[in-house]
Amino acid sequence: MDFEALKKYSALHPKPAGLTLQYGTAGFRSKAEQLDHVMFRMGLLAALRSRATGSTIGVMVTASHNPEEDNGVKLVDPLGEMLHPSWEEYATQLANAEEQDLQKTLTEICQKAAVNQQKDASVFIGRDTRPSSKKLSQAVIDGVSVLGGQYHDYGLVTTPQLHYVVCCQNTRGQYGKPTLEGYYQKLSKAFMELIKKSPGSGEGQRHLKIDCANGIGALKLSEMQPYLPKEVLVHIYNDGTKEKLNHLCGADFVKVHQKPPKGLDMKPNERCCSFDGDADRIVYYYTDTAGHFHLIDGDKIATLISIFLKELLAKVGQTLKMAVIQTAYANGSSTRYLEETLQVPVHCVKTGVKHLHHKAQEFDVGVYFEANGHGTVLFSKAAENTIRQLAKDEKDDAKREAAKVLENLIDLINQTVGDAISDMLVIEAILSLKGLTVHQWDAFYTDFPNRLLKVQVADRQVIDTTDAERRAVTPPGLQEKIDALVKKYKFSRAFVRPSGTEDVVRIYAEADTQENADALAHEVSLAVYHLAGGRGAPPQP
Ligand code: G16
Repeated sequence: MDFEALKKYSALHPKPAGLTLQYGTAGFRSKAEQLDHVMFRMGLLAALRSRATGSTIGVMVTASHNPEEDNGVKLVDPLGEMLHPSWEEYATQLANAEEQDLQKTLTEICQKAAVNQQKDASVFIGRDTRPSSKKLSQAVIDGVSVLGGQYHDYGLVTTPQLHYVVCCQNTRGQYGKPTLEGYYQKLSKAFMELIKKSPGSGEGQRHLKIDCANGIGALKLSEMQPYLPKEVLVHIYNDGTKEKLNHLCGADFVKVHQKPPKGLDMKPNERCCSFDGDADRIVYYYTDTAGHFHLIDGDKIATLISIFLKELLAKVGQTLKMAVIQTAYANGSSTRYLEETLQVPVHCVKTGVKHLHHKAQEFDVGVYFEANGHGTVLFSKAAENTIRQLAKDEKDDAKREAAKVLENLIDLINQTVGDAISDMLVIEAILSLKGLTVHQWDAFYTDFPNRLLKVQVADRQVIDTTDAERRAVTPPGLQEKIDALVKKYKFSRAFVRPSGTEDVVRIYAEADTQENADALAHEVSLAVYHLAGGRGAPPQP
């Protein structure tokens, strides 16, 4: 390691003395102006991780659903997964080391993680459309370069596209070509094969209105449009030319507020969807003829995909183990429907796709979705091989056809991480193949009324949770208070947890009516405010 060069470059990306940042749900996230040194150091870390794994590592500059002023970084491991938890600790040490300790910290990480410094290092870099992202990605490049690593700057890409190209590179093309063109070609080919078989194929166009959160999704979707069949017309709204990223729009806004985004004109029963700021989440929605808004969130997306997969797996006659992975935010009605009606096992894990992804890997077919619309499907290597074999060799026509549909689904799904573009195409293909309207899809089950709230506290780390975040361990008395409040309402539950992406505590409540869910969420937010050191004025109903 050239320590002189390191010192010189690090001085160009100085750490504000005393500033400490936590590695959150999906990496570091903060106000953009606090992140230059973090980006430089994540460039250093990515180079070390690349040497330790002998693979290409990805660094995505994005703060996804957060306001435009924020930024952040997501690190991508060799097969496109999120950074391994064992390295999150190194990332935190490196991000928070004071300037004079940087060299020592790097040396310690190299020792602990047995990094062979003679090896080549390769890093793929991408960024979202935030005004701060270009400069911050240059800081990442400086970090990689000063340690002698090679980099490829993909520039503006969605987060899932970066995950995809990293996986393609490290599987030596087995997963696809590590280019955006390769991504568009692979997905559009699989999509076309799928919809060819739909009953209404050739009978006019399918329209879908997409709110792109004024973010990168708009750019990349427009780029992909020429690859998509003419029967599918996607209409892009909130493309970032007029309004601010995520402002009153995007998947997070629609999910939290349970109302349509600004800037999208909805006609009754029209299928619409929203991406988030880096296009790794998607939610669907529509208004009915009476003007009521209906949200179709990640839980219902997981249900639609599970129904379809279950039918296909039954047709191919394979006993592949399938499960759905959710978090505490999953609507109780969805869990009940999946377990009791569909008879699919459901597992609950902590918030964060890294946790869901990890759990999903235990099954032949693991469907994972957070209620906020972040999710995908994983197929084990063995399951994938079996399906591809059947699609090629199976003598029974019905079985072979079902296997072919599964094979195309495998190619359409971005198995590296949740991907709004890929998920949207999967959903559109399933709706088309099953001849389902958005209304029929919504009618699978009725969500229990629910409410999501945020409360600001002086230090959100005072809240510690257990049982997949469903119970608070600290501060003392908080869980007892929540238990007492929950008892006041029928069919109710509630939990609180510190966000890992925003400086807030999140509150979730469900109850028999919307009024009761709202009242319960409000009462719990007051309990958090009083027992966990609330900041500013107490929450108002
Ligand atoms: C990230 C994570 C998601 C998580 C979300 C909210 O999403 O990737 O898994 O659900 O943050 O996390 P928290 O409740 O801890 O703030 P994104 O789309 O913002 O990257």
